[in-house]
Amino acid sequence: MRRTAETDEIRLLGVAARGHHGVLEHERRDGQDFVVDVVLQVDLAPAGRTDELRRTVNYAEVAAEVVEVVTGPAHDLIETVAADIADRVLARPLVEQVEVTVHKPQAPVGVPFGDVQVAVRRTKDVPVVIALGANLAGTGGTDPDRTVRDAARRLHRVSGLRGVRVSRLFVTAPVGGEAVVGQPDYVNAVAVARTRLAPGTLLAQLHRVEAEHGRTREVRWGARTLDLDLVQYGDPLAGADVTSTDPELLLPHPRAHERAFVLRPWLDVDPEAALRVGDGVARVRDLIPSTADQPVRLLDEEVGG
Ligand code: PH2
Ligand code: MG
Ligand code: MG
Repeated sequence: MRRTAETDEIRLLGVAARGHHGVLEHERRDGQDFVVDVVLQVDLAPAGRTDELRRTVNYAEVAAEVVEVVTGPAHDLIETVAADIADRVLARPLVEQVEVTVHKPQAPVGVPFGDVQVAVRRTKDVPVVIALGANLAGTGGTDPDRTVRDAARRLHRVSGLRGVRVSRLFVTAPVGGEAVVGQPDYVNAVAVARTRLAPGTLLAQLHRVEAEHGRTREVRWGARTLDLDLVQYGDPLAGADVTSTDPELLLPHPRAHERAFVLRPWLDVDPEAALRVGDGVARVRDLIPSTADQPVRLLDEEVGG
């Protein structure tokens, strides 16, 4: 079944708390009731499959956060209250989009009224880095460079990815010691993009594209028709990248910083690229010199020049 994260939602409705938000003096002094609805877009397939709380968003935590904002420092506007809540909820790793509605049923409107609400919607938009590689003919004998080009084009159609930009193609010697002896050269590229998808959801989409190109999940380090790796999720220069030690999803990619087949195409598509390395952050251009022993050339580079 095709997963449609766009339609998976957690709806937390009618969270009620007393707050002092408002422009009028008596609102600030006496306070009044506020009611908040939060609708979260979250890919619920992993939780549905595993029955594990850590794979979804705990709505009790969201509710506590709502109450904290409502009962916290007073704002003039419920727009500010709604935006505050939305920003905080969106910072949770699995939340793709959030819609927050703040009701103020006792607002000083001056005439009889039923309810007044403001609703804000915020969508996650995180920079990501994806490495592409291939060194075997694909289904139907497709050359690796064709496969990488096709896969790069396919990334533009992954729902939840936007602004995809792809490097030129590079031919690289297989890296990985014993395990890759005798393997053909790779064609590698790097794509940068922005996403609202959670890291695991994006990875699942990448696996799907791999499968479309005849990739089977075979032995580690094996030659492959197509490999799509999530190298980085979020901006390490802003301290906003996600790190993960989950063996299914290591972030940042643990060897990217020492692999010319990742760094060279990455620099090609983003001259300012930066990567988390341990506790620090390094510019990709500064990491490249130490990979000088790894043969890498542009696919279309003139020979002999
Ligand atoms: N991928 C590997 C192992 N070694 N070597 C090169 N040159 N390019 C790759 O993409 C590559 C590799 C594991 O994914
Ligand atoms: Mg790989
Ligand atoms: Mg891989």
